[in-house]
Amino acid sequence: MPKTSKPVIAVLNGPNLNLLGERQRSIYGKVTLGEIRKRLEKKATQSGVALDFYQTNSEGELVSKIQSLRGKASAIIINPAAYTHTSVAVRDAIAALDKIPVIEVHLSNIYRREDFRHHSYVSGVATGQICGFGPLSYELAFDAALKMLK
Ligand code: DHK
Repeated sequence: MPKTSKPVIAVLNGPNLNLLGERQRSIYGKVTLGEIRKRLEKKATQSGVALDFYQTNSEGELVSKIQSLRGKASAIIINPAAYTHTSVAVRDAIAALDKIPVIEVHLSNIYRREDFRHHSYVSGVATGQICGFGPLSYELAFDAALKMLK
């Protein structure tokens, strides 16, 4: 969490997203998570907000991170990755946040993929969802978060 007086937009990433660029490129593309972070850092600097960019492979750590943002982040963008489809704990942590925009993102269009990916535990407590645009999903989500802050 950056020490700052600027509004903080947190971008949270779940399991295996550290492997972006290497992992199943036909689905997730060639762009790395580091590159996505750079793109969002640029947008954050241009817009006068602080970026808190985070990735974990652990469900418990993701829950703790969401809890730590209570009262601190102005908006949250989250790609819970596989935990999207499995985690009541992540859903409950989001539901326990103050009334801030929460945007669920996915690189792939989860509705065009296997049936088990069609259900998201997070969508029911998120402000909205953006999926299917590859790394652009994150940029669109960031723009949406910025607009919602204004
Ligand atoms: C990423 C994952 O790792 C999958 O488990 C999800 C999501 C989809 C994505 O498209 O960003 O099903």
